[in-house]
Amino acid sequence: TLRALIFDVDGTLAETEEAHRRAFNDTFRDAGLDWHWTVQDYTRLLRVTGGKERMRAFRDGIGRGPDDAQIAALHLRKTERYMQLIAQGGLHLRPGVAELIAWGRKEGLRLAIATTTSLPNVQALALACWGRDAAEIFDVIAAGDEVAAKKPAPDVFELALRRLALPVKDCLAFEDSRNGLRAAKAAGLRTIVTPSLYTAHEDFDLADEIRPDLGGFVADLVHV
Ligand code: XBP
Ligand code: MG
Repeated sequence: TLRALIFDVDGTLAETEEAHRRAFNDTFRDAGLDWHWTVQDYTRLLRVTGGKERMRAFRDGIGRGPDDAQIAALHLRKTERYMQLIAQGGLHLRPGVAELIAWGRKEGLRLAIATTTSLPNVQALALACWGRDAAEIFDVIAAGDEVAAKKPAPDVFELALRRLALPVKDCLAFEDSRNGLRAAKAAGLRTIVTPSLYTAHEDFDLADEIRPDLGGFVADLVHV
């Protein structure tokens, strides 16, 4: 029996990575740092999950730049900038997401988030896309900085599962990236992948199902 749905946020609920990239670049510019990440740079940089981890990896790659404490401070400003950009509107849930979540709620399924990003960013997205608090939409939210190891490690999915207190076989995960898919599979979850703008080229061999998006997914679930 299906009792819970566990969603990734970035790329799965909405195409958020361009807002993340812009928030990083605005933060670098405002801090007087001569860093700028193009779409091409960012595609490669997304292999490292987590904003702080991504900045550290970039610094180590070029061999100079802010120390870890300065990166942590920059990342706080990046989060503020990201929240501002999301609050401006213009971001939409991907096809089928709103429908699936409303259906899950109606059917009494538990709804969860397992994300690499931080809690304030989930909150900003919920307010922008549903006009409601994230805690009103999701029963469980497990976020990046709550766990020791980010995706592709299973930690954040395991945390979501512990908070759901349900057997893994009764849960279904939704991801858009190979790192996220590896994390969900390592946690033992059945996983549906809907590739996104930045992950379309990735290998999703491990997926239980790959769909272009979640449009029509509820109808398919109900008919099986
Ligand atoms: C998304 C990410 C995040 C965002 C930035 O991965 O890797 O790092 O790009 O978020 P996933 P923060 O969708 O697999 O969870 O800057 O808040 O870390
Ligand atoms: Mg994602």
